[in-house]
Amino acid sequence: MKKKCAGCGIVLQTNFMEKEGYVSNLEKDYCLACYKLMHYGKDINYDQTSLLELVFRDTDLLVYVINIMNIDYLLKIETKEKYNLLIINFIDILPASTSLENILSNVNLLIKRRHLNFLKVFLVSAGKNYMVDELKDYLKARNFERVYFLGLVNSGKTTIFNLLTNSNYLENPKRGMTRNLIVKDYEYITYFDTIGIKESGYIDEVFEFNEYKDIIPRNQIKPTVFQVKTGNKGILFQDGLIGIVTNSNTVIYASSYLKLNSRSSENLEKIFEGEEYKKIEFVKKERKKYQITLLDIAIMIVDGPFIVSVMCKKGLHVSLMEEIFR
Ligand SMILES: Nc1nc2c(ncn2[C@@H]2O[C@H](COP(=O)(O)OP(=O)(O)OP(=O)(O)O)[C@@H](O)[C@H]2O)c(=O)[nH]1
Ligand SMILES: [Mg+2]
Repeated sequence: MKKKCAGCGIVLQTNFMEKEGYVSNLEKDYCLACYKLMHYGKDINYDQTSLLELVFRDTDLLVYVINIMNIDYLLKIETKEKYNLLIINFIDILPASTSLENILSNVNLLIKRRHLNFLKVFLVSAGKNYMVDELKDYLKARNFERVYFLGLVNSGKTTIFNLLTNSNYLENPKRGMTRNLIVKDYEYITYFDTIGIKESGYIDEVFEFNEYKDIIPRNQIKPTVFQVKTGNKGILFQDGLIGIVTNSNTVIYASSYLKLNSRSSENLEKIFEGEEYKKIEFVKKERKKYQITLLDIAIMIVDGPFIVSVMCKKGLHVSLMEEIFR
């Protein structure tokens, strides 16, 4: 059998240094890319691994793992198989005041509205090992034989897989860390960790790993509150990554390393003028809270009624949904 990297699961090879899976000799356990990431925090960026065509059996359990910052992915997800489970991970990064009960009921409402077929929803922090034992007990009690972890890159699939199977594959904020299907039999269940799905318009399209690794939220978030009494408030994100103009109170959930600065709306319009930028206007008339997801790095909660303009490079991911964190 071909030897695979103990970090990302890619098949190891000794022929091409510039290609993925390279090792100078097959005694080594980690490919060159994982070795550099582990020891120097440096990323070697290969083309995206093509997603494997997975063929499921009727009795398989598909576990969809969503990072709470990408909760808008629930608007997109489809559950085509019979047994599906939803894990909302990274719960630890929410401010302590957040009501998990509310999140759960809002998520369940959304699932119902979208006719998604989930047996159960788990709010989990794989990082802090919260609710992982409950998940394990559930999987055992239901006698699933084969369990797949699926979801976007950086949702914590490998971290959960490692906890459940007592494994040590690399968990890392690098988008696309896992580069092959990883399989392990553990306590009568076969677990599969999969290659993360890359959505277009996320932060790794704009920045290199060493620039984005700190601005993606990984620690508990201290939301930034922008009060708007009259008129508009302009906010510039990370020196020109995103510009926001809002006429209503806004709370931003983001890493404390993400730079947020107040700017006039005229000034923002100037920064984001030109062919390469887009401006999306969200208008809501109800007295209700909404959340706008900005790439995969920030969520802004806005009190309705509002008019909010989002300016950023074309192609970047921006979406609106009813507030989940309420
Ligand atoms: N704060 C926090 N960090 C987490 C949590 N779960 C995972 N992480 C961290 O997030 C990063 C990504 O986790 P992975 O398990 O590698 O994510 P993945 O879904 O396997 O990512 P890909 O392999 O790229 O698809 C790692 O640095 C983990 O340590 C969590 O619940 N809370
Ligand atoms: Mg992974």
